[in-house]
Amino acid sequence: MLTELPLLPADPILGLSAAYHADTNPDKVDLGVGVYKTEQGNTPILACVKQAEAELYQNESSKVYTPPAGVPGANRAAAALAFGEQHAVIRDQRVATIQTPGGCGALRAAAELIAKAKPNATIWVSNPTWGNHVPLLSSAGITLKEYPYYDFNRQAIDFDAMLEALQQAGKDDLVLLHACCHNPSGADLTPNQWQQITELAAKRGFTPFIDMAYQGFGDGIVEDAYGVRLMADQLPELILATSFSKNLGLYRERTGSLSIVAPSATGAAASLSQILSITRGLYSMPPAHGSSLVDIIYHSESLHALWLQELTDMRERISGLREQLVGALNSTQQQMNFSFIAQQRGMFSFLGLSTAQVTRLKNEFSVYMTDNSRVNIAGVNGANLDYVSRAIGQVLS
Ligand code: PLP
Ligand code: TYF
Repeated sequence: MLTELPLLPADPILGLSAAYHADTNPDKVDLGVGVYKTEQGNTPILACVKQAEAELYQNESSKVYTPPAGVPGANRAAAALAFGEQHAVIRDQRVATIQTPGGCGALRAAAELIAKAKPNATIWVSNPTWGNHVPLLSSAGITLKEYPYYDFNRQAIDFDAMLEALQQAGKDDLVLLHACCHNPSGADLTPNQWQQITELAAKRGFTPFIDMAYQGFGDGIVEDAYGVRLMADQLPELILATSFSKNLGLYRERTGSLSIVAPSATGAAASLSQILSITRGLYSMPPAHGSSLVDIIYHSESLHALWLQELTDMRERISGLREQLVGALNSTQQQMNFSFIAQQRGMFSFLGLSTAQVTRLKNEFSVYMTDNSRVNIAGVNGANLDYVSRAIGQVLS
């Protein structure tokens, strides 16, 4: 029976890594999958994580199941990071948070919750959005629609077009927003634009569904949660998926969270019971290693401070690379002005190249990026900056 299933293509982002690893060119450069890299091109375990792991190794006395919602201290930490310790939704118990296997697990479980609450709901996603949003959200059977977001000609958000499209979103709809560091464009909403979307949500009655996978990678923990906190201040409900893959470097530990903000504490308790019934049908309870580390780091004064410092170092390295890349690209060619890269935030930007140019970069120069010319800025370093810039200059000439 199963042998009749056809062969499917690999994940377009993860598939690139395999091609990169198979390439024997010593000058090869990987600007594909979004993982943070140091100047040496490595993705080391954060020092705060190593120390928390040592503590966990000493103190963990059992591997017995966690409660279905995961490690309670990690859930408190995830909600406090997203909304702020003192936020009214936490104080009034209007938020239910569970730990999930990565941000992906949160998106998938949320999609099931939405399908259960409103089988005819539409989720509006930005054009473009992260490729995985489509399988994660549509596999629960929900209809997806796109709203215009990134204007490739202006290399910025087309906010008027976004707002106009979202006038059509109604009370049974959800609008998926990237809290910060938009994947794949790096173009984020301004505080004023967040306010306008919030007002539109209040007027039209749609529910914001926010994906925050890069908190701390844009401008800082608090700054990057601006939209989340504003919407939680002003709207009766929202859904939030978060991830510790990037900001704690816990990628393979599959550590994320799902929060449901409801109009009342009773509503939040009902949402929690529903979401736990859904996750019981998916995986029963989440893995505990990553979230135990979140719990330890968040609640230890010294490890928390160390984490924030390491996160600042990662963020500042990326901002510095953005500036350097603009300088190198603008001096190696005249066809395009790449200054927009320095205005954008987080791991990704679009170079604005054609698929044919991306293919040439891969085949002739062993410089790897996704077909839409999204680059992982953290893949650039002092040793490859000139090579990458010259290769891009060549395919543009
Ligand atoms: N959302 C976005 C936009 C992402 O880029 C990612 C991946 O890094 C995720 C969610 C989920 O990541 P993970 O499941 O690894 O936590
Ligand atoms: O967009 C990226 O590169 C990251 C990492 O199936 C990623 O979000 C890529 C593909 C995938 C899961 C994570």
